[in-house]
Amino acid sequence: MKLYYKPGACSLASHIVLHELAQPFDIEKVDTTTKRTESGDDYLEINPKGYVPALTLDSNDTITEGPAILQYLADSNAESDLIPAISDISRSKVLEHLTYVSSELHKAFAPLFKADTTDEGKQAAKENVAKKFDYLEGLLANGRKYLVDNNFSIADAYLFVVSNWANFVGIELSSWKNLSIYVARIAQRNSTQRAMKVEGLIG
Ligand SMILES: N[C@@H](CCC(=O)N[C@@H](CS)C(=O)NCC(=O)O)C(=O)O
Repeated sequence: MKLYYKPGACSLASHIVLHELAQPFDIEKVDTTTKRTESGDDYLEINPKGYVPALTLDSNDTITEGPAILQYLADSNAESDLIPAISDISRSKVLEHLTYVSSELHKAFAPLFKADTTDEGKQAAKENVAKKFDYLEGLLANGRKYLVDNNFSIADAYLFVVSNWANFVGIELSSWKNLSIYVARIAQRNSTQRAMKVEGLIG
């Protein structure tokens, strides 16, 4: 299987999870501006939506949308314990957090990465991100190491990636103590270190 990614983008969550699995995989960088892959393929033929991530399986099927890719990887590698079984309430909690990161936190960051966002728009986006961070700070206040059952899940991989964007858009993550400790913890996982190294984000 092959993951299409952009360094540091939300595709990093899928990349981290791939490194959690005992499965061979390839990756290919995408220029989301020109819509070309590193080897020169037309990315729109792989994912007509034009954004990363996309995961092409050995069967040639392609899955898009980060949360769907994360669930596929976790479910098809159940021994990796990255998502609880169907009908386990903990699975619903993992999906609850995954959805929050996708539809609330990720979305809140979006204006901060757009070239045409005004200064006022950026300020409003930062305030919106801060509200989401406040919620997460409260959630982590009970000292939990991971979002659900003190067990690393696909929701942690995604929350790590999106929270870490704070460091690139002028939001002081250390203002949220519990969240910054949580982000630092996940940054230290082997899978995270390996994925970030391959993407050229750390030395
Ligand atoms: N709904 C999509 C959003 C993916 C997304 O926002 N991808 C961004 C990087 S984090 C991207 O590729 N942006 C470039 C573009 O849209 O041209 C998902 O969850 O996978």
